[in-house]
Amino acid sequence: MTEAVMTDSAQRAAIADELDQHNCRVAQPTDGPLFTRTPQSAMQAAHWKARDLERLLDKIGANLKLEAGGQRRTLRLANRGLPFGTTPTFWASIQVILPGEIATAHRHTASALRFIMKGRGADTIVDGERYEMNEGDLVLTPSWTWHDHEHKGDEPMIWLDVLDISLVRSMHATFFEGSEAPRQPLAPLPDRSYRMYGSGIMKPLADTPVPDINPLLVYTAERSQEALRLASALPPDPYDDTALEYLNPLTGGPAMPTIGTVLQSLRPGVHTKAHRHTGSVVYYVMRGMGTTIVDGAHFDWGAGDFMAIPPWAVHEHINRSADTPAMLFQVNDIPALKKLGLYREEPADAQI
Ligand code: 1HN
Repeated sequence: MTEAVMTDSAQRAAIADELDQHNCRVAQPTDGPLFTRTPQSAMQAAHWKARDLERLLDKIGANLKLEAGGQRRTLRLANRGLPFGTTPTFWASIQVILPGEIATAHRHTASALRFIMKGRGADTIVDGERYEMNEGDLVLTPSWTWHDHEHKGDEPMIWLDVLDISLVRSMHATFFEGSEAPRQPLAPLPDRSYRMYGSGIMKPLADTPVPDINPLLVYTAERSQEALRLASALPPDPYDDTALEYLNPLTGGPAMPTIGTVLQSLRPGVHTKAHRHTGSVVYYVMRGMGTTIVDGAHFDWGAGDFMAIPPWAVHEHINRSADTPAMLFQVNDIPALKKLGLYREEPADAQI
């Protein structure tokens, strides 16, 4: 990229101090470029292997206590290019909860979701509604909803947590509140949202106003995986093969306003086309084995692995098995970018 040379560098430097006294400045020759022709992300592509994560999760399970005041025991997926978070807008962490433990109630303006990786017997209460959490379920904690978790099973349980913390922080809109009570009181009908909208295809007759947050709090593995199985007969997406987005049943929009969630299947032997977009993505491999190529780096993945893809990085997927489909859960920030008019995508071979 060519930078215009500032012919008045000395004059700019000479007035800098006086301007600074009045909280003003002019561009200086030492400033980095204000605009770049295409996005230049500091985020780095990353790959976490299941084997390493399992060892580290055992370690935090054995060594870190879960105390009152809304604490959680989580292994955060960090990015070397970023000051915090997994991508520029969201944090992905893996939470460990041991039999008998309670992760006490709190709420925050960051929107959160949980995708259950392993174990059974824990439940979560979200604004008074209680949901069991089982492998492959997606459970939402929309912005400012109270939530607490209790593990009543007998094996450690782990799940993926994703929160749009970096986005909320960048807008200086962070609120947090902890509760004195470890668990919330239950509403008279403790699984109301699922009874109203959980089928995904029908809703009660009464015209209720569309709430600010998604009225459906849980998407079970059974229903979402059945939807994916049905979709596998459809023409595949060139970049994601068979992929279905979790929806807000009342608006038809994404399940969360800022975070996109996708359940995806790669047919045996498939090699998708390469593309790039302004969204950042985290993948969790539920089953199968394959390779994802991100800006030339090859990530050979298997069940339990995670990958992170930076904004505008060219990426494509390969299922390396000739006979077994791969299944991935994808989280991205595409809904936030779309709402702000900042979403762009193009095939890798496009001329820009
Ligand atoms: C949080 O509130 C939860 O509520 C999980 O379970 C993970 C990671 C960072 C910040 C807050 C939860 C979190 C978190």
